[in-house]
Amino acid sequence: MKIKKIESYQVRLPLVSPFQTSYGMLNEKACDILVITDEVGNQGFGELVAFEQANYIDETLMSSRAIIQSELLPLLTSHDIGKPADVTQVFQEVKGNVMAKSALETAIWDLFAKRQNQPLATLFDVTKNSLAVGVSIGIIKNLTVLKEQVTDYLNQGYSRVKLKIAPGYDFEPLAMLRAAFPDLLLMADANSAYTMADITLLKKLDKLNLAMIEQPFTTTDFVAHSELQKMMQTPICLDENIRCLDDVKTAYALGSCQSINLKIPRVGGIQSALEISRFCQEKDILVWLGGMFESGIGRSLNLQFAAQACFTFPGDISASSRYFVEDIINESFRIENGCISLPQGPGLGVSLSASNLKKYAAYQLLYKDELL
Ligand code: OSB
Ligand code: MG
Repeated sequence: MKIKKIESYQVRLPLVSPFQTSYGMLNEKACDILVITDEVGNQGFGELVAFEQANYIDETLMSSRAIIQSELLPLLTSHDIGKPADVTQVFQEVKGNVMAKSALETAIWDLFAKRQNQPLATLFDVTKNSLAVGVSIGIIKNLTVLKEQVTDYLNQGYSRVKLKIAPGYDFEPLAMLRAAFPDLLLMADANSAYTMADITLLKKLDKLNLAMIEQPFTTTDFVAHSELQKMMQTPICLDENIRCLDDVKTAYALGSCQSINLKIPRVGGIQSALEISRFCQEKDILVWLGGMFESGIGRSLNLQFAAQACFTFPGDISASSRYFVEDIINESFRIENGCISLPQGPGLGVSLSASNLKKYAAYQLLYKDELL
């Protein structure tokens, strides 16, 4: 395929309500939507999901933009790309920067599917056309409000609840939810806020029949997670630690976790995510699809990827209305009878809303081939 043009929409979407985690408060989500146009006018969309601050992982929106401009775009536009896996190959010489790579790589996958006039999901081992999903809930200090919020989400059809925890906000809200909803598929996400000094508290969480505890310790520590997993019944799930297949192999070798929260952008794109999901299946690690407040572009990608047979645990793929007042796509993802349906059109199956882009985004032309 030939690349004629690469454009970027720098988007800022207001959230329906502020979202608090152990590392900070989010009021609006910034992201870039990359649009890659081929020689016949097909357009592939990729979302750059990196955060503005380096408080989730080290990569940021600014650092990703810089590496896209200085290294990834020149590589992408100077090589022949026949299939999406070629992008992974071409980007290999750039170390790390997984979210920057993913933004471009996923746009090429979308473009590739559109050139074949096929939904993206047909390029994966997809068996479902709608899926049960979970919701991730930020820190809500008032437990009455928290309980009402969970009740509301369950009524909407979410089949799994993840609560963000942090030191001082952990056992009590989780125990309250467990008492109020004895059969709820409930889990906790610490976003690396604890240390081995908190071991007594963490062990206490074993009483609550949680589906898993996500990322209790720092983002690079496989050893502490392994020690904790040996002391706990509850499965440990790794999120921030996992940036590539090698990280999963390390976690497996050390016994650092029983589950992986797989996010396509956090592992450098679809090719890497496919390899990781295959490895997890082989090794009996429970792999499920996470989220990072994606706009409709990243949300469609997550839905299509999570429709594969190996994803049995409900992902962090909520309805559009759970996060955003308005989105930048024309379609919206709704929960009906407890499930969200996959879009059916070619590629990601969603279209950009010109009017909402005007309202919420700034435009930048990143590359143009004057000969095409
Ligand atoms: O740790 O899984 C996380 C959002 C942004 C960054 C990290 C995380 C999250 C969430 C929300 O938990 C997931 C979602 O619903 O998009
Ligand atoms: Mg997490």
